[in-house]
Amino acid sequence: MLMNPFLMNIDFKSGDLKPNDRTNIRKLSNMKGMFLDTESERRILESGDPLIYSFSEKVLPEEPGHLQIAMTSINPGKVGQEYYMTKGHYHKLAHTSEVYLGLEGRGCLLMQTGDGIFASLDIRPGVLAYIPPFWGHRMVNTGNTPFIFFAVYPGDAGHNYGDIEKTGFAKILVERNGETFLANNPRWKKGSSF
Ligand code: S6P
Ligand code: ZN
Repeated sequence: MLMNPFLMNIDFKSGDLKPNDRTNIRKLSNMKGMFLDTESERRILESGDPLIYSFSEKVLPEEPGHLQIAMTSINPGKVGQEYYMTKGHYHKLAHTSEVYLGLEGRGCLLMQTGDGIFASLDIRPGVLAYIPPFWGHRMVNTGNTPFIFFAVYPGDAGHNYGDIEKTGFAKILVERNGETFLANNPRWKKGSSF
């Protein structure tokens, strides 16, 4: 069936994508066990359930030839020493790629392959990252303001969260004594997603 061309509006400052079909909310309780410091996680959850990130999507056909588009906003904050971040995922079709474009705030893109190759890229407004096939990807907010970015990826890519939920990424982004750095994740084990 022929689809009609359409326009959408992006508010770079707030991250609003309009009109969108779906806004997904990820609170700390939706990410249990994903931050290394589970004691800090428990303490935070005793007094509330902070919003870590939200992302809005236009629902498009999950078919080859189409693209999916999304806007994400990650709040500033930390669980223990670890910065707020997205869950992160591989694509179900692992051989599909993705583009992230930084719009507001500052962050870092963590990537890794199923056999343990790790990479990270600093993202700022106007910086575009190309995530090639087979790389799992997670965004981290390393600033003091919301970190907002645009994503576009193949229509049929799908998402595989399971492997990341089990072991996380090989490295985590932490702040210690005012310094931001990548630390080894003691919980990480080599995945087997493809
Ligand atoms: C989808 C794309 C983004 C993320 C969003 C939330 O392929 O990478 O739209 O879905 O940033 O992250 P996550 O890891 O919870 O899907
Ligand atoms: Zn993706």
